[in-house]
Amino acid sequence: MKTDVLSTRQVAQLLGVGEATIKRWADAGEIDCFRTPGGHRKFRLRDLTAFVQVRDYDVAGPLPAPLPPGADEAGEAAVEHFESAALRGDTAALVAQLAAMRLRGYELAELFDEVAAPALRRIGDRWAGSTLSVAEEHVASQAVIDAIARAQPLAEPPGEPVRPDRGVAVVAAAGGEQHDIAARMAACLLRARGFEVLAPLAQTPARDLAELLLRSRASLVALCSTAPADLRAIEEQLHLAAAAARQTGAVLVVGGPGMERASLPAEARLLGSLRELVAESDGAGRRRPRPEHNNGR
Ligand code: B12
Repeated sequence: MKTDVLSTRQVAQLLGVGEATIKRWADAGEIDCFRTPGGHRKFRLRDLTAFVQVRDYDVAGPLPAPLPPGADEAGEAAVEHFESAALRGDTAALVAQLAAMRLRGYELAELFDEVAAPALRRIGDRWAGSTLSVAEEHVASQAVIDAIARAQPLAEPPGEPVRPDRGVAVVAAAGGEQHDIAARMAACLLRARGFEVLAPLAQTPARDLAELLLRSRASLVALCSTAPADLRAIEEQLHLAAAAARQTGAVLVVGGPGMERASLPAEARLLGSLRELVAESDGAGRRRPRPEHNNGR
């Protein structure tokens, strides 16, 4: 499923109604759509989420009503559903699940925190317990990486297209580790909040990262650590990043299990979730004024 543009059939499936109903709503202007040269209706995901919010529409798709997970069985089912799609390498199923849950009103950050990350943790536990091979774990993590890329439109607030006017956000995994999925999730969410995201991700030398912050005049820096390979390397990276952030006036946020063990510079804010990142990012960055319309031509 291509995520940003949906067919009538896909929209009908996601909303749990018949195709004829969708066509009627589209023709009445209730859901925005456009037509292909062949005359087929196509729907942008953001128009669909706007429709769901405005109409307070109760989506009745094929998935069980999920979240908050952990506590209840429905949440657990959502995590298991995600885990098994990842293990099948089924990116389309992962994106479809995120889209269906997003249309029920969950924020993408919440889905990353409460569905995708727990599913990956379960996969990691099964790998550590030798019930999954390295190859199976690689298939799953690659499917999740692909799904994050395709889920970009799901991160965007409904309505207006996002204007990249908040300045540059730099997102990386700290200290030589290879785990970069949290950083990819953070990049996706920040892009949707109007940041121009530079994401060198994993294994960026500390000095190179600091230089990038200075050169790009970053307004936000997010550093992640899923499992610290080397605490000293993380701390060095944090130290240099904090010095660069001081110069550019950037907000420095860090998160992930590894960061909880590192000694942090005073300016670094340790956040516990991607939902917190979204909230924190709203106060960061500079809004550039809209360009004036040139009516004199
Ligand atoms: C996928 C995976 C890999 C992939 C990574 C692919 C990739 N491109 O990232 C590969 C195969 C490369 C890999 C390699 C290794 N892995 Co690995 N891996 C995992 C696995 C299954 C998932 C990791 C993941 O992406 N989790 C999902 C992310 C989103 O979770 P998260 O980082 O916690 O992030 C959430 C929050 O913490 C928070 N957050 C995180 N960062 C930030 C930052 C900010 C700013 C904010 C606001 C929030 C925030 O938000 C996120 C969403 O809620 C985990 C299992 C697990 N428990 O996580 C093992 C795991 C992390 N790996 C492990 C190990 C041992 C390894 C290897 C050492 C294996 C080896 N012998 O080679 C290497 C490490 C190499 C290295 N130097 O880094 C162990 C680590 C044990 C430990 N605690 O030290 C784990 C826990 C598996 C296990 N159960 O034993 N791994």
